Amino acid sequence: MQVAGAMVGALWVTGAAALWAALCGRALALEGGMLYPQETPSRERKDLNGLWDFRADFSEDRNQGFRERWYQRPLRESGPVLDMPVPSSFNDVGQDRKLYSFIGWVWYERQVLVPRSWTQDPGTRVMLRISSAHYYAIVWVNGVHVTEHEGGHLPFEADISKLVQFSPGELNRITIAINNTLTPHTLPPGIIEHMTDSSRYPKYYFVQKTNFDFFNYAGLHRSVFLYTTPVSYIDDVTVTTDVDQGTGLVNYEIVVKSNENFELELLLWDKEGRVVAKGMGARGQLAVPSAQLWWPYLMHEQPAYLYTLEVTLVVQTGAGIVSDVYTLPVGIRTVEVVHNQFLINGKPFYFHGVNKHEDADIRGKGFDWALVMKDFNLLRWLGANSFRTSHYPYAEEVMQLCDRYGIVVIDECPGVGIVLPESFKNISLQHHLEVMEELVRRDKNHPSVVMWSVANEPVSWLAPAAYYFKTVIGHTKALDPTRPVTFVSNSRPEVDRGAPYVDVICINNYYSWYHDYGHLEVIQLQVNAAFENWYKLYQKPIIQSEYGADNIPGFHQDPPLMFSEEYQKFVLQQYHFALDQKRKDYVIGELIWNFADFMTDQSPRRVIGNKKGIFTRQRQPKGSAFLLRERYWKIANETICWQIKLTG
Ligand code: BDP
Repeated sequence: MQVAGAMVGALWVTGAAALWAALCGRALALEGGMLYPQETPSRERKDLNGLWDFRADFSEDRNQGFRERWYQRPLRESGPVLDMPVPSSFNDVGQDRKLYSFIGWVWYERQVLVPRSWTQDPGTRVMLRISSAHYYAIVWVNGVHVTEHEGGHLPFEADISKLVQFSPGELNRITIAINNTLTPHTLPPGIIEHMTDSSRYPKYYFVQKTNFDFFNYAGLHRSVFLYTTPVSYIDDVTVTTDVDQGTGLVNYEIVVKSNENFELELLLWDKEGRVVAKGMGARGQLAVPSAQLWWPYLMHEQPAYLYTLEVTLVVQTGAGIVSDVYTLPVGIRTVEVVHNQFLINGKPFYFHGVNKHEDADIRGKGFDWALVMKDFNLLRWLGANSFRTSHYPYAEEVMQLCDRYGIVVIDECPGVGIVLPESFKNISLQHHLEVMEELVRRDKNHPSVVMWSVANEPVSWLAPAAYYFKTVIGHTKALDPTRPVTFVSNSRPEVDRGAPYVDVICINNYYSWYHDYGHLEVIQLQVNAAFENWYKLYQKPIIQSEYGADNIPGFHQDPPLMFSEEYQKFVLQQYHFALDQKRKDYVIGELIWNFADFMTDQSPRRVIGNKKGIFTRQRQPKGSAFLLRERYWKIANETICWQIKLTG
């Protein structure tokens, strides 16, 4: 009876076990960098976005693809395939209800011609990079297994030079099998429930249960790239910054691969194209007199100033001189938590922003430039200076725009829905540490990232949570000593076992929504009490990291009733009264839940998704958006460090 579901789990475990075996015995940090692929004088890039062949394995055990080795020949020879856009979730593109809620392996395939210059030159290294495949992925090129990856939101890559150079001029077949099954040890965790009562469910029936409130969209959510580097190449660049009496300090560390006899030259350019500092070697410090600092949006008249660091590697090989060039935007800024304050460049920063989701009609979690730009335009219209990447890392291109526009980010890993005691076991903990390594490796150089969040609303009151969060937070701080670390709690201060380890207390609550629903009059009192209790116990700055209420667009009711626009606004206003009493003291931020309506699993509590957005899922403003806009611009005007008049 349990075969089908068990096999879904088993297949996943096979892959994870293989990966785990490979990872064990490895040193603390991940091997290799994960620099964003870019075109430079020494590097080329080709994106593989567009239509891919796609087939979901609907077999009962979801194992047909492996039994029949679909990776060994063109996918369409295995049976019927669909045209599937990449990037996109596969769930909402078609009309098939079974595919919408499919759990198990799906197969993607794309034939690609690799430029002759890439395959003829043995000095060229050809990389395949997958920016996000949710959740577990196995990759083959021309039928040869090249890599596997666990985790749906972070990039991974494989060196495929040998494979593509073996058959120059021919089409290369890239096959990616992806499994969206979530288990108690994945991040986010989930559970497969097998329904064995044959009077109620068909044979082999199983469902995916999760404890998070967003739809488990799956597929190739972000770009797939091919890119080149020389065989001796710049593998990683790490930059941290400091300021000493107006002089900007840029500390750098470069990792070079495949050759030990090399020279490195660094140039730091300002926006006007002037070289403002020079360096040599793999590690050092650049000094920028009278540096223009990277300031958040609305905190300075010239926010988000970015320098460009150009790293040039020169290697003497038998075949002559080879060089590799990589450039990185660098924002010079400092971040510090001091007493009750969150300081950016030594000035108190107040987070007035949002929580987001990567979510939209049709594409699900698929990356889309038009959508991303609309969101950034709305953020700036709103006067938001920050967001949290609830509840998983967002696309790299989004992080780049945050750097560019000065939107401050609390960068959250997919530690959401950790509610089973099982998810505190060592196997989960090890994976959580790995995910933090991957996240820090990817996002460490973004000036916009000012804090890491390792989880959202875990059962942090259970005994094992103490060791678990001490370890994850400690590990994250070891990976990046320059940024504060937090997790987002919905528990009570006196029972929270993780709070002692965070730098900033982040709390979520939904007064008069999930508790005392309908009783708007209790909000202020309860918000105040929560702040005071948390502060009394920990003496740490606090962010109201979520609050809100659902509003179904078009519903009006006055006096306010739940789900009406008036109710949503009233809830927000009550919170604002309480926030205003504390924000001059130890409350250092407020992030509305949520920026926009988003899709969730079906449940009697959800009316085609979560409606706590201040914008609809189509990004149209609800009444609350105007309320928040007025508030955010007002706060910005009060907290600005420079004497400029902001206009909304
Ligand atoms: C919070 C969760 C968030 C939910 C929200 C809600 O952190 O993911 O979407 O509640 O229920 O507890 O709207």
